[in-house]
This record gives sequence, C-alpha cells and structure tokens, in this order.
Amino acid sequence: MLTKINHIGIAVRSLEESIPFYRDQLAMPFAGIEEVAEQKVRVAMLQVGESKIELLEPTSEESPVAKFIEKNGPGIHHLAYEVEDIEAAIARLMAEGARMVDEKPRDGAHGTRIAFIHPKSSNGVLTEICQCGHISA
Ligand code: CMX
Repeated sequence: MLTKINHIGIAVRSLEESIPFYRDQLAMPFAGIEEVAEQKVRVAMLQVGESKIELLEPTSEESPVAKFIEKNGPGIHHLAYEVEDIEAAIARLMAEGARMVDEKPRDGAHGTRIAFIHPKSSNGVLTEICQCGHISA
C-alpha cells in the first residue's frame, strides 16, 4: 500500500527564518513556497533523495500547526507516506480500525491529495498518506 516516505513535516514559526538552515547549510534543493489555504499553512519543500522536508508555517491562530507550536514549540509535526490510490488506502485503514482525521482526501501542497490519521491511533505520530497528482509533489 505504501510506496515510500514522501515527506517529513516540520512546524516552524517563520519560513523565512527556517529555510536558510536547510537550503544553505544542508544544501538541500529548494522547491519554493506555496500556501495551502484549506490547512491554514504556508509550506516550503526541500528535496532530500526521493523524499522531502516540508516546513510548515501557520497562517492563522486557528491553524493546527499554530496549536501544535503553542503546545510543543517548533519541531517534527508529521510523517507522510506516499500511496498510489488514496481512496483504497483510506478504505483499508478504516477497515483495519485506524481513526482517520480525514475520511475523504483533501488537497495538499503541489497538487497532492492527502488524508491524516489521528495521532491517538498511530502511537502519537501524526501520520499522513498522500497521493501525487499530475504535478510532481
Ligand atoms: N503530532 C502528535 N500529536 C498531536 C499533533 C501532532 N502533530 N497534533 C496534535 N496532537 C495531539 C495533541 O497533543 C493532543 O494530545 P492530548 O489529547 O494528549 O493533549 C491531541 O492530539 C489533540 O490535539 P489538539 O491540540 O486538541 O488539537 P485537535 O484535537 O483540534 O486536532 C488533529 C488534532 C491531529 C486532529 C489536528 O491537528 C489535525 O487535523 N491535524 C491534521 C491537519 C494538519 O496538521 N494540517 C497541517 C499540515 C498541512 C500539510 O501537510 O499540507
């Protein structure tokens, strides 16, 4: 069902202050910034091998990322696995008893379709599954 780790999401207070560590010090290719309005975040993608680091900056106090930073401070926020068929993956997860935040896919960054599994049913790790669209994520 899972094909690879697509990205690791890291919550940050400011993209502009956080990007230089990854882009300049770690020399990771930088794929630009995109706002995902539905999730109330701005995201920056940086490539590492076949996976990515996704920096997440909240755009509103109601953003789940703002709540996460308020409670824990900046840091690793979620782990995202890539799937080929997100509807089939959600159906299988639900049949296996996973507690889904999203029972239907929603739009993620870079043309992806995503769904989150609640951290209470995944050992405290907020887990995302994502399917790449026609635009490479
Ligand atoms: N990792 C681990 N645990 C987390 C978490 C995270 N990222 N975010 C929240 N939690 C935990 C909280 O610590 C809390 O635990 P306790 O009950 O033990 O205190 C519990 O989940 C509930 O957290 P909350 O702050 O009360 O927040 P909500 O219940 O309102 O929401 C969640 C929690 C996971 C459903 C919500 O954050 C969510 O829907 N997340 C998915 C969406 C998201 O994060 N989008 C941004 C990423 C965008 C992208 O990648 O494109």
